[in-house]
Amino acid sequence: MLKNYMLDTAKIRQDFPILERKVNGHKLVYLDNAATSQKPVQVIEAVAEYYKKHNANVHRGIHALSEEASGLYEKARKNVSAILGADRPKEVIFTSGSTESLNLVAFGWGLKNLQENDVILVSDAEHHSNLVPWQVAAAKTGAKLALLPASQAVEGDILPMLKEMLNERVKIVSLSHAGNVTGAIFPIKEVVKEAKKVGALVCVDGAQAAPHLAVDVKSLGCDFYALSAHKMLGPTGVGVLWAKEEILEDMDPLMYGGGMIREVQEQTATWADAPEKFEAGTPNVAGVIGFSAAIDYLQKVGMTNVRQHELELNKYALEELQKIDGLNIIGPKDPEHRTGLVSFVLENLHPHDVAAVLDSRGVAVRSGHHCAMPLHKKLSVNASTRASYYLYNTKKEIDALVEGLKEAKKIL
Ligand code: C6P
Repeated sequence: MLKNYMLDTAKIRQDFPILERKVNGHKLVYLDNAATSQKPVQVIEAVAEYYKKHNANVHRGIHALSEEASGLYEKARKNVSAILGADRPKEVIFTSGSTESLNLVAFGWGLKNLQENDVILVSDAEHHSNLVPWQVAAAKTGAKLALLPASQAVEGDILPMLKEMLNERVKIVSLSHAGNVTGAIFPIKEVVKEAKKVGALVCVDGAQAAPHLAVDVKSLGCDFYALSAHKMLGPTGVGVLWAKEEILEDMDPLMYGGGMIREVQEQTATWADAPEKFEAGTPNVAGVIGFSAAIDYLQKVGMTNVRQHELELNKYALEELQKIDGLNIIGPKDPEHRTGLVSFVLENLHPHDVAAVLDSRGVAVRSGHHCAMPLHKKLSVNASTRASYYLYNTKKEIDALVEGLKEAKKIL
C-alpha cells in the first residue's frame, strides 16, 4: 500500500546540478540510475573540501593532515556501519564496489572454506558479478555451482524452489537482494532462515537494494552484504563488504601489500585484523568521504521516503508502459515487489535502437544484457531496455519515456 510520504522532488532536484543539463537539445531525463546515480552538490563538495583542506594518506603519518584524513575516513566507516545496523565499524570493509566485495567473498572465504562436492547456490537472475566469481571459485575448489531458477519466479517468490534445492552440501547461498534487470526483491530474511537450517552461509549482493531500501544486516541475519556507493549518490570506485567479525577473521585477503600487515620478515608476513587486512594499498579516501556525505543526504531525506517515492513511480510507470501495444515488461507486476526500475522489450525492436531514439530526446536509459546474460537467455530475449529511477525523478519524466517509446515504435 502506498502511504503518505514527505519527499519534495523539486527541492531535491536543486541539489543535482547535472539535472539542469540539456542533451540533444532536450532537458536531460536521467533514467539510468541502476547503472549509476547522479551526485548531489553535498557529495561533490565533500570530495572537493577533502582535496582542498585535508588531503593526505591515511593511517600512514602522524602529521596533522594525515590525522585529519584518517579521522574522516574512519568516521565514514562508522557512518556505513550505523546505516547497515552492524555491530562494529570494523566489520565494514571498503572496496572498489560490489564487484570487488563479491570477489572478496568468493575467493577470500570461498577458496579457504569450499571443498570438492560442496555446493554454491546462486540464482539464474544474478548480475555477472555475483555469478562469475563463484564459477571460478567452484572450478578452483571442485565445488558445484547450482542455479536457482529465479527467472521463473516472476514476483521474486523464490522460497519454494530454494527449499527444494537446499541440503547439507550447500555451503553458501549468494543472492541479489534486488535484481538489476527484473527489479525483483528477494525475501532475504526468509532465505537466511532456510539456509541456516542446513548450516549454509548467506551472501547478499545489495548493489540494487541498498540505494532504495533501508538495510539492516542484523535483522536480515545474513553473513555478507555487498554494495556500491556510486548507485546511492556516492562517488564511483567505492564499495562495501560487510561481514560478521568472526567470519572476517577466518578469511584471506584478496590483495597483499602496504597497510594490511602486522609484521613483515624477509620471507614471511602476518596480517593485521579486519578491516585493515582487506584494505591493502592507499584506499580511495576522497571517494569514501564522499560516500559518507551521500549517506548523510539519504538519511536526511529518509529511506522510507525514498522507497515510497519509488513505489509511486513504479506504479505509474507500470500502468503507463502497459498501455503501449507490443511492450512486454520483465519482472514483478506488483510495484511493491520491485525496486525503482523497469526493464522491457518493445516488439521486435532492438533495445539499442530504442535507447538511441530515447537519447535523441534527452532520455537516458540502459539497453543490452545489463551484465545478466544467463537471465536474458532464460527469458528468451537477447537484450532489453531498462528505465531506472531514483529520488529526483518525476512522473513527468516517465511521461517523456512513454512518449519516446511511442516515437520509437513509429520510426523504427
Ligand atoms: N550493475 C547495472 O547497470 P559495481 O559495478 O561493482 O559497482 O556493481 C556490480 C553489480 C553487482 N550486482 C548487481 C545486482 C548490480 O546491478 C551491479 C552493477 C550495473 O545494472 C552496472 S553493470
